[in-house]
This record gives sequence, C-alpha cells and structure tokens, in this order.
Amino acid sequence: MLNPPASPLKFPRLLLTGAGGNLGKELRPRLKSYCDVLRVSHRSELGASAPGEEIMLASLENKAQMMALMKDVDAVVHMGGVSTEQPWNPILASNIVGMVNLYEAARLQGTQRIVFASSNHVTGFYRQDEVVNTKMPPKPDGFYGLSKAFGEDLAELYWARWGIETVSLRIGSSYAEPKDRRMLATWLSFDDLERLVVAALTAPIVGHTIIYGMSDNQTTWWDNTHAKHIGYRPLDSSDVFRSAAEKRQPHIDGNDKAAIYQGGAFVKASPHG
Ligand code: 15L
Repeated sequence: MLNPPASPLKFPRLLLTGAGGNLGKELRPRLKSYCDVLRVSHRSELGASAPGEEIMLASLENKAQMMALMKDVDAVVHMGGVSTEQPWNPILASNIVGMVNLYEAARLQGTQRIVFASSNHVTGFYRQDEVVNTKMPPKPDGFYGLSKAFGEDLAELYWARWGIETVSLRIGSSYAEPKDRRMLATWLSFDDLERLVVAALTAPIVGHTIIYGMSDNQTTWWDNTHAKHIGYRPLDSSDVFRSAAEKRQPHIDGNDKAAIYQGGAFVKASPHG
C-alpha cells in the first residue's frame, strides 16, 4: 500500500464496485484515503464494513439496485462485472446491461467521474510485435474484450451527450507478480494499479480518456501518448521477475496463437462454454 499524499483530494463519497473481486479487494483498503465515505459494493457478501465504509450489495443488471447504489455518489471506481472469457449471457447481463445501468444511474443521480476497469483484451488481437496506442481501432479477442470495447464506447457517449467524465483503464495483468513471459509486458503491480486509479480519479480534466494499465516494464506493447494528461507514473517493473518467468517458460511456440497475439490465452478461450 502507498502512503497517501499529505492532503489528498478527497471525494465526499466514493463508490467501489466489484469490491469482492481480486482487484477490488486490493483497492478497497487503498481508496479510503481519497474519500470521506467509501461505499463498497459487490453482487455477494463482503464481510463486515471497516471504519468509513458503507456496504451496499447490488447486481449490476438490476436497474433499481444500481439507482439506489449510485445515490449521493461523487465518483465511482467500477471494478464490477465479468472479468474473464465466458458465454455471452453472463457477459451481456453484467458488462453490457450492467454498464448501461451504471451510466444511466450516474446521469440521473449526478455522478460526474467514473474510473472504468476496461481491459487490454479490447485490443487483444493485435500481434505481440505491434505497439498499440489508444487511438487505434479495437481488436477484441473474445466476448469479454468485446464487452469492454462496448463499455468504452458507452463512456464516450455519456461524455459527449451528458458530460460525465470517464477514464477507461485497459488493465493488463494485475497480480502480485508476473505469471508467465507474456506478463513481462502486461504486468501491473498492485501499487501501480493504485497509482493509476488515483491519477484517474484526481486528474482535473479527463473527458473520456483511455489509458493502458501496465507497470514501467522494459517490454511494452502499449503507448499511452494520448493519456499523458492523466499524470500516471508507474514506479514498479516486471524486469525484477524476468529470470523467474523465463525459467518457468523456457520455450515459446511461435505457431501458438497465444504467443502471437497480445491477448494470450484469451484469443483461444472458447466463449461457448
Ligand atoms: C483481464 O482482463 C482479466 O480480467 C485478468 O484476469 C487477466 O486475465 C488479464 O486480463 C490478462 O490479460 O492477463
């Protein structure tokens, strides 16, 4: 966990959705420094609330629950939704219908800033020998990546029509350490995830900005030139794990689609169950 700045910008009420997910669990204790009240939400039990927290369970696909969840919320860190390649129906419910419910509730309840957990799988069908910037066309690698591309377009619409600001985070691979050689390029440490989310929350003017979420890795496939105004400065790097990752995976099959495309195993995952 980072030490917050001496007098951090504080939101009166900040909502964290998906607070029970892998990254939501990491962010839940870290976001407290940036708000007076942290509202934490998930589709299932979250345990006892900590000081300064409000717990509100909600299903993204339930419009009434999302309207209640967003009441008096100043900003949202939206980590909720399906986070892997799955059949279309659960993705439709959480990542499409759920996303529309979130933004309609933000419009009607007056929430002005959303940080949206998009994914690198929006551009997963670019090759690993290409460098992608955020103005290049999406190449989603499955239903999950496609749903995140929809989320980014929805955010763009709500900015253009209703002035709701969003930073869409195309998160790479956020784990305690890189698990394989692909993650030497896509790894995002938990501390850099916090740096990225806080920068996205506190940057003065963002409109709708897309930014890739990776640490300061020697190997990188992503170019954040068009997101410099967010002020994200990663301080960790996958390089310290390079020899361990290469030892775990000494050979790469050049004909394996997971080794050719940036989406890795997602480009081969079957969405049909
Ligand atoms: C994602 O978007 C997934 O949510 C996460 O579990 C990882 O698979 C990550 O992509 C990745 O590409 O490593």
